[in-house]
Amino acid sequence: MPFIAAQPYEYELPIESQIALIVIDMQRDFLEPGGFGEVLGNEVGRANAIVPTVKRLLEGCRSLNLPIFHTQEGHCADLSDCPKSKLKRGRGDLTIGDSGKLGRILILGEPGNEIISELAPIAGEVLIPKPGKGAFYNTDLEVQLIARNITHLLIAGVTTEVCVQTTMREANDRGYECLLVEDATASYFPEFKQATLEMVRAQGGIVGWTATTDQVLEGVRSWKAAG
Ligand code: TIU
Repeated sequence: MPFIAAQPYEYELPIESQIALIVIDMQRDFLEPGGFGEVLGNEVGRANAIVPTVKRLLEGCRSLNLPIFHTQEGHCADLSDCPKSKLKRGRGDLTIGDSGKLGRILILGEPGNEIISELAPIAGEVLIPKPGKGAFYNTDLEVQLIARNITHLLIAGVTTEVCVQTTMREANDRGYECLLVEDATASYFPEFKQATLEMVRAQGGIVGWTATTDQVLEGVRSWKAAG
């Protein structure tokens, strides 16, 4: 059976269902100065550093014809989908909905909310706007996955311990086999990224697996060749 060489052990690839790539929130808000990430007091360069690797993963998965999903964290212009608790958090000079250097902060359709041009979705890929940290909360992601018979999720994006890990845990509880792509995810805090990788694969893979982009692409290539 084809597999991806992974930790804590090999990630077996499915026989009768599909694998998808899901790229979490690679939007200007988190990667460029002036967006939500910086408003929260973070140094965004660390997140930006993974863009070439995410691009390689994305293009590799495209060339192997995997279904591809992108998510985008953002709220309606009237903030009706933003809990007051989220609005109050951060205590910076600006908050969600205020005007910043990239337009209104974390609002769908604003310049800051766009997926960065290097990683922009292309025709046939699914963009899931999401109001929460997890990509299943208040979205149709699960319906879209079921419609495509997808059971295995390769997960990349930012930030590792916030939206990426939340999505991975949501998916895990729904029965998806989840693999976090180690070098295609980033945190503003390197120690949080490392801790997340370790907690995901601890206890025999309590949340799932981790592997590098090279390992993922090699495994998926052999899966395609076998199928
Ligand atoms: N602040 C932080 O680390 N992340 C977020 O607010 N959203 C995502 O992780 N996408």
